[in-house]
Amino acid sequence: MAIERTLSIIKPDATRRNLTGQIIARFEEKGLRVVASKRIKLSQAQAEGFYAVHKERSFFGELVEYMMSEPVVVQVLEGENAILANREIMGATNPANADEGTIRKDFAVDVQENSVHGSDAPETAAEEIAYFFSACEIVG
Ligand code: DAT
Ligand code: MG
Repeated sequence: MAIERTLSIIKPDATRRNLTGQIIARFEEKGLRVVASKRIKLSQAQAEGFYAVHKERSFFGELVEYMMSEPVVVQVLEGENAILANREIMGATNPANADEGTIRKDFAVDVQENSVHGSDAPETAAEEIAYFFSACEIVG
């Protein structure tokens, strides 16, 4: 198995409800290590750029507004198969479909306010990590 890095975002619904620590604990309990972390408030340009792949979707405008609404915590998680491992810890995009014990099942408000982001593949993980962090900010 390969050691990978993935980009995580603790989203505005979760920072607003003071769930940051509980969410990070889920990553650490499952063997993922936080190797970079910062709390930031996304600009419109940052939010639009991050979710550019979804720009034709009907929910894009609302998604961008939501991501700018409160601070987020962006992190790089490192561990064995970190990309898939994090997706499993997160659960399905829509919390109504998420498995028991996942972050989204336990904390998400709805399909938009779903508490966390995680990269979905090695290529997107590399792009998303570089979107928020320079190499010297990541300490493994
Ligand atoms: P994921 O975050 O699980 O990778 P995605 O990449 O398909 O899901 O979508 C990105 C985000 O867009 C998702 O976390 C919340 C929002 N979103 C997706 N589908 C939506 C929908 N049907 N209605 C509202 N927001 C949606
Ligand atoms: Mg996605």
